Amino acid sequence: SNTTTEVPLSLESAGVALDAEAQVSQIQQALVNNLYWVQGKDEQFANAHDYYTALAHSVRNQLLQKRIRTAKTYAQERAKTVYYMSAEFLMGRQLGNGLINLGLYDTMRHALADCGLDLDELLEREAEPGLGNGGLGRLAACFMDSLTTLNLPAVGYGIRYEFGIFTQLIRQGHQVEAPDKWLSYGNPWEIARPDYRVEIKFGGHTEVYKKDGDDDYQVRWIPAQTVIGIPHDVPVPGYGTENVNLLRLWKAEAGEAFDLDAFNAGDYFGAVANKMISENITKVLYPNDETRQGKELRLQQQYFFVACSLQDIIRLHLRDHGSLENLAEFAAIQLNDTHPAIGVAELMRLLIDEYNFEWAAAWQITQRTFGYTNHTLMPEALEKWSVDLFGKLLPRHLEIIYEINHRFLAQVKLRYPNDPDRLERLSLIEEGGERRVRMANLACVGSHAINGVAALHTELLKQEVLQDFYELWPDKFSNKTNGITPRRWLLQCNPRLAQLISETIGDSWITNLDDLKQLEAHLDNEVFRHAWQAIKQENKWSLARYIHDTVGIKVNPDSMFDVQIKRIHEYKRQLMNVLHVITLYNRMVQNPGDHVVPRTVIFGGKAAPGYAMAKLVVKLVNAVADVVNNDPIVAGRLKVVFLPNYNVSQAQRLFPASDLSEQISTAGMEASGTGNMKFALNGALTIGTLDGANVEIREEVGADNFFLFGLTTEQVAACKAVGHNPWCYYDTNPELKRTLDVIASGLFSPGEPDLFLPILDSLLVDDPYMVMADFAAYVQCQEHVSRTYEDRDRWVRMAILNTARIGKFSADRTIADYAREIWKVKAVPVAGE
Ligand code: GPK
Repeated sequence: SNTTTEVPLSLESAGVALDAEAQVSQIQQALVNNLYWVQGKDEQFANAHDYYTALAHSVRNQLLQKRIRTAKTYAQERAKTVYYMSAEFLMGRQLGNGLINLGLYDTMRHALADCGLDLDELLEREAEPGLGNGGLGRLAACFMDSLTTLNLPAVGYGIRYEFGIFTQLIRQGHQVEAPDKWLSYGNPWEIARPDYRVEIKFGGHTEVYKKDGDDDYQVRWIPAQTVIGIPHDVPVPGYGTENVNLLRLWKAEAGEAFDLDAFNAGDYFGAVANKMISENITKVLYPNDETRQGKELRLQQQYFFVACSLQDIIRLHLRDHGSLENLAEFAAIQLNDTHPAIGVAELMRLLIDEYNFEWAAAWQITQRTFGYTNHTLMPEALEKWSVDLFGKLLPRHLEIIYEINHRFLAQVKLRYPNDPDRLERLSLIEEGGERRVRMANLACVGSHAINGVAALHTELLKQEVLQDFYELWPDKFSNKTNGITPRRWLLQCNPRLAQLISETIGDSWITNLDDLKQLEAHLDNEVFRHAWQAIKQENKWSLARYIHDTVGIKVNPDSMFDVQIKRIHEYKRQLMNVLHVITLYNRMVQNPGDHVVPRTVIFGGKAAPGYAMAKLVVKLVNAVADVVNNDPIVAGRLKVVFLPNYNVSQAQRLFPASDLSEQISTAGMEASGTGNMKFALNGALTIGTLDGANVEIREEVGADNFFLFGLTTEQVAACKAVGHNPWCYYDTNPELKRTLDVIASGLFSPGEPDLFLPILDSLLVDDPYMVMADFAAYVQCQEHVSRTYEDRDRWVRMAILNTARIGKFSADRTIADYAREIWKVKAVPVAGE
C-alpha cells in the first residue's frame, strides 16, 4: 500500500464533485494517512479506537476548513455575535453529529464497510464529553447546534473540565462515583490555542492611584496570584450549512511570573506545587444540579472562565471595531443561569479600571450587552456568595458590586420612597446573618433582558422569585420556551424513524420542525402506521439487547417501555414512580390471576454525591428491581431496570425505544424540562403534571394525546397554605398504605430493616413534594395509560400525533426567538467554496 505518500490529511470538501467511488477511495486514503501520519500507526496494528481517532481527525479537518472561512466572513461583515456563557456544555459525542451535519454519514458508512469497518462500532469508541450535569448543560449544547444551523455568528464560552460529570457505578444497589477520565486517550475535537492565552488575577487588594497626566483618581487591583487561561476550541457544525461556530473552553494553567520568586528563592518544589493549585481551577465539574456549592473553588471557576471570555471578546471587538464604545452593538452576551453573572462586575471593572470609562457610560454598555436566563424556581438553587469569601477572592469586584448596589438602591428609593422591605429584597447584598452577594440580583440589574425557559416558569418568576424586579422593569422580562435540536434527537438517534418520516413528507422537517405537521395527513394510512409501529418495535429490541448487555436483565420487548430518565431529585419524584411499581407488584401478589398490561419500567439518572435522599431513591429502585424481577409470581409481566451512568449517549438509545415518558414533577417546580420534548419527538406518550414545558407540550399535541394527572401549581400552594397532612392519604388509601407498609416491612432491604426509613419519614412527616397528595391520581392515570396501550392502534395514532405536533420545541425556534427579541443578531451565511 502507498501509506507513506504525503498527501493532505483532509477529505476533499465540496468543490469538484467526485463520483461516489472516487469519494469512497479518497476517504479510505485519508484514514490511512491519518493513522500513519497523525497517530504513527500501521494499518496492521490499528485497533477500533485508532480508526475512530483517524476518522475524527478527518472530520475535524473539514470542519476547520469551514471554520476558517466562517471566521473570515464574520469579520468582513462586521457581524454582531452572540457569546453564550455557560459553566456547562453537555455536547455528547461529536463524530456521528459531525458526519451528519457535513452530509457524509452514509458515504462514510459505505467507505468503512468497504474496508471491513463498522461505523457504529467506531462511533462507540468516542469518550462522552460530560461537561455538564443535566438539562442546563444539554440546553447549551442544543443551542450551539441551532445557532450554527441558523448561520448566526456565535461563540460558546465555558470551562474545559479535566474531569466531567462522575461515572455512576452501582454496587449492591447503591450509587458509587468514579472519576470521569474522558481525556485519557486525547480529544481529537479540540485545538489548544496558547497564542490566545489570557492572564487572570485572584485575591490581593486594591489601591487608589493617579494616572499620569490625569487629575482623577483611579483604582487598581494588586492580585495575590495570577493564573493563565488557555482556550481550547471545538468546532461546532450546523446542519446543511457552510458555517462553523466555535465552542471555546478555558483550561487553567500556572502563570509564569508568580513562581519566579519561589524559583529564585530556591524553592523549586514549592513553585511547582503552586502550579498545581492554579491548575485545580479547571480540574473537575461540580456534580450538583440545582443546589449551590458555596465552595471557594467553584467561585474561582466561575470568575476564571468569565474573565477569560470577556478578555477574548474585548480583544476580538477591538480588532474589528477599534473602540469599546460600541461593544453592545456588536456583542450580545447571554448568561446561562447565574453561574457567569460575575461577568457583570468584571465588564464594569475592565471598562472603568482598564479602559478608563466613566461609570455611567460603562454601566450603559454593560446593561445593553448582557442578557440573563433563569433556569429554576427552587430557592436552594439561587446562588449567593459569602461577602467574606467574595472579598478575599475578588476584592475589586466586591467594591464594584457595592457601587452598583448603592446607585441601584438610590434609584429604587426614588420610586418606592417608603418601602424598606422592598429595598432589602432587591439589594444585591443579603443582610442578616452572614452577608452574601445575591448573584440573581446582580444578573437582573446588569442585564437588559431577563427570561424564563417555559411559559409557566416565566409567569412564576414574575409572580414569585423575581417579582420585585418584574415590578421595577416589566419590559425586561420575556419567555423563551426551551427547545431541542432535531438533528441529534431524531435524525441521529432514531435513523429508522427519521427515514420513514422523510420518505413520507420529505426532509424539510430537519431544519423546519413544524413541517412534521404534514404527518397528520397520513394518520389514516394503515401501511404508514404499521411501519411506524415496526420501527418502535425494532428500537425496543435493540434497547432490550443493550439492557441485557449492561445489567444482565432480560426484558420483554413487547411490554410497554415506561421510562424516567433525568437527574435524581426529590422534586422530579422518581419516588412516586417507584411507589407505583410497588403497587403494581402488590396487586400481582394479591391477585396473581388478574389480567395486567406488561410493563418494563426503566430508570436512569445520577444523584449528586452529597444528596443522601436522592441516593437512597437509587438504592430503592435497585432493591425493588431485585425483588420484582426475581419473583415467579410476576411471570415477566413487570420488570424494573436501573440503567447505570445515564448520559447523552445512553439517552440517544433510550428516547427512540420509549413508549411512555414520565414527566411527573410537583407542579411549579420543573422550570421547563427538555427530555419531555425528546420523548414526544420520538413518538412516546407523556404521563405528566401541569409543570414546566409539559403545559405547552399538552397544548400542542392536544389534551387527548397526553396523560394528565395531579395537582396544579395553585392547588399545591393552596394545599400547603392550609397545612398538608400526608397521614390522611396513608389512612384513607389502602393501596398506598400497603405500599408504604411493604417498604417498612423490610422486604426490599433484607438485613437492614431501617434502610428506607428516611424515605418513609419524608413522605409521612412533611411530604414537601406532594407525593402522597398526587399518588392516587397518578396510579389512576397509569391505569388509563395501560388500557390505552392495549388498544395498540389507538396508541400508535396518539404517538404519531405527538411527533407531528411537537415542532414548536425545536431549538431552532427558541434560538430564532432569542436572536430576534433579545440579541438582535442576524444570520451571516458563509458562501460555499
Ligand atoms: C436548572 F437551575 C438549574 C440547574 O442548576 N440545572 C438544570 O439542569 C434545568 N436546570 C431545569 O431543571 C430544567 O427544567 C430545564 O429544562 C433546564 O435547566 C434547561 O432550562
